[in-house]
Amino acid sequence: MTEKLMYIGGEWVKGAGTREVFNPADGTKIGIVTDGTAEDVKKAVAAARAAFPAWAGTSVTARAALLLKIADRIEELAEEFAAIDTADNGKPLRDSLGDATDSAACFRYYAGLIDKPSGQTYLTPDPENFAMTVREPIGVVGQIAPWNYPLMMAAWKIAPCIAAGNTTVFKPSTLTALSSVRLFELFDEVGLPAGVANLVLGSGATVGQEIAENPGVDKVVFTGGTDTGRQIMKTAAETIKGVGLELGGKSPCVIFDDVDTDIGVDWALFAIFCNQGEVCSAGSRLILQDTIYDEFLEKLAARAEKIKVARGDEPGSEMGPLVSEEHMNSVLAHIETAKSQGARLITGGYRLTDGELAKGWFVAPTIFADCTPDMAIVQKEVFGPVLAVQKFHTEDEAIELANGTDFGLAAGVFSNDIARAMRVVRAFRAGITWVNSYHPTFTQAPWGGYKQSGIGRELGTYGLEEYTEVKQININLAPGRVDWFEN
Ligand code: TXE
Repeated sequence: MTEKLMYIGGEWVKGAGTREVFNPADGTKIGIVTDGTAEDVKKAVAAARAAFPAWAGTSVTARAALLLKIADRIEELAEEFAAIDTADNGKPLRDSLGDATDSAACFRYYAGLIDKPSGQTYLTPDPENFAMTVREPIGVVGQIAPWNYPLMMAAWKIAPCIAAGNTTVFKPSTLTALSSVRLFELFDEVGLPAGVANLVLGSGATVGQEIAENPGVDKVVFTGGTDTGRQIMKTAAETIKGVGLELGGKSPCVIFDDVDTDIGVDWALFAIFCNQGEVCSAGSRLILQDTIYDEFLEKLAARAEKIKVARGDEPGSEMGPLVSEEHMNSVLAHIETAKSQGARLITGGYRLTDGELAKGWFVAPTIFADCTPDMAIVQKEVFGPVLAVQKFHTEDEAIELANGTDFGLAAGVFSNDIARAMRVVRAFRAGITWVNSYHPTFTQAPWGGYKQSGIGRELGTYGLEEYTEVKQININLAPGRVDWFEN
C-alpha cells in the first residue's frame, strides 16, 4: 500500500509519521496515510497566504470554470468515491453514492453563484455622498471536517470557500481521510493553482489545534462535536478569528395523531437510522402523541428489526457498521446509561455479532420508549442508531419537549393540519426544519444550528456570505475641502 500524502503548495508532502486506516466492517487495513504535524500546518498556511492575492484577483469566470471541472470529475468518479467512503466510513454504498452526487452538485452550485449580483447601494443623508458595499474574500480559511460524510463535508467546505476567492487549509478526520486525498488529486489534475487548496492530515490535537491557533488563518470553519467546537472557539479567540461551527444535535421529530401511522413510522425510521444515525441532524428524539403512542411504537419496533444491517458494500445493505470501535463503545455506553436511568428498551440495545458481523462495529437499531427530559438519552448526542421516544398530549407540550435541550440544529413535524404544522415549525428553536418530511438537504438552502448546535450557516447564498467580508465604499460626488477646522 502506498502512503497517501498531504497536498501543500501544490506538492505532495510526507508528514513525520504514518497512520493505518481500517475498514470498520471487518477491521481489515485499507490504507496508510501520512501523519502531519503543526509544522505542516504552518507550511500550508504560508502556501495559502502566498496564493491568496492572485486567487482573489482571478476572474470569477476562471474560478467558476475550475469548479465546474472539479464537479464533472467527481461525477465521473462517483462510484470510485463511493467505494472509498464506504470502505473508510462503513456507510452503505447507496448512501456514499448519494454523497458523491451531492458533492459534485455543491461545486457546480458555487461555480454558478459567484458571478451573481451581490452588495447593496445606499442613498445616504448627504446627497453628495454615495455609498455601496462589496463582498470580498476573507483570506486564508482553516477548515476542519468530521468522519460521517467524508467527501461531502470536504465539498461543503471547500467549494464555497475557494469560489469566493479565499484559499484553504483543509483537514479531514483521521478516521476518513482517503476520499479527501482523492479529491485533492482532482484539484491537482484540473490545474487549481498551487496553494489555493491545501490538504493537511493528522490528529485534531496537533494539526487541528494549530489550524485554530495559527495567526495566519483568518477564519476557522469546523464541523464536529460540541466539545471540540467549544475548544476551537476558545483557541480562535486569541487571534480574534472568525469562526463557523456546525456542531451536534438532539433533533426532535414530532408526530401528531392525524398522520397515517405507516407514513409516520416510515419517516421516523429514516430520521434516525439512515447513515447509522451518524448524522448531525438525525431525528434522534421521536416526540409522539399519546393517542397513537402504543400502536405506533409496535409498528416502529417491528420495522426497525427488519432493517438490513450489513457491510456497506453488500448488495441491499441498509445500515452499515459504526465508524470505529471507539465510537461503537461510546454508543453502547449511552445505551447502558439509558437502561440504568429507566428508559424502556423496546428493540435493539446491543452489538451485532452474528457471523461476519462479529468482525466489525455493528450496533442493532435501538429504540427507547417512555423517555423523560431529565434522562441523558434525551439530552446527549449519541451519534448512532439509537432513538429516544417521548410522549406528549397537547401541542404546547410537544413544543416544550422539542425545544428542551441545549441543541437546536434540526426539527421535523408531521401533521395534516397545516395551521398546526406551521405553528409548531415556527415555534421550533432550530436552524433546519421540515414539515411532513425529515432529512432532505439541498445545496441551495442554508444549513446550520441555533443554540449550542453552532454558529453560522453552510450552503446556499448564506453559505457563500460566510466566506466573505463586507466592505463599505463611500464616494464623495463633490470632491473639495471638508473645512471642519477653521484654521
Ligand atoms: O469528533 P471531533 P469525534 C459528534 C458526535 C460524536 C462526537 C465525537 O456526537 O460522538 O462528536 O466525535 C478534529 N482542534 N460529532 O471525536 O473530535 C478531528 O480531528 C481542532 C458530530 O470524532 O469533533 C476531526 O477532524 N480540531 C458531528 C474533527 O475535529 C480538532 C460529526 C471532528 O472531530 C480538535 C462528528 C481540536 N482540539 C462528530 N479535536 C456533526 N456535527 O456532524 C478534534 N479535532
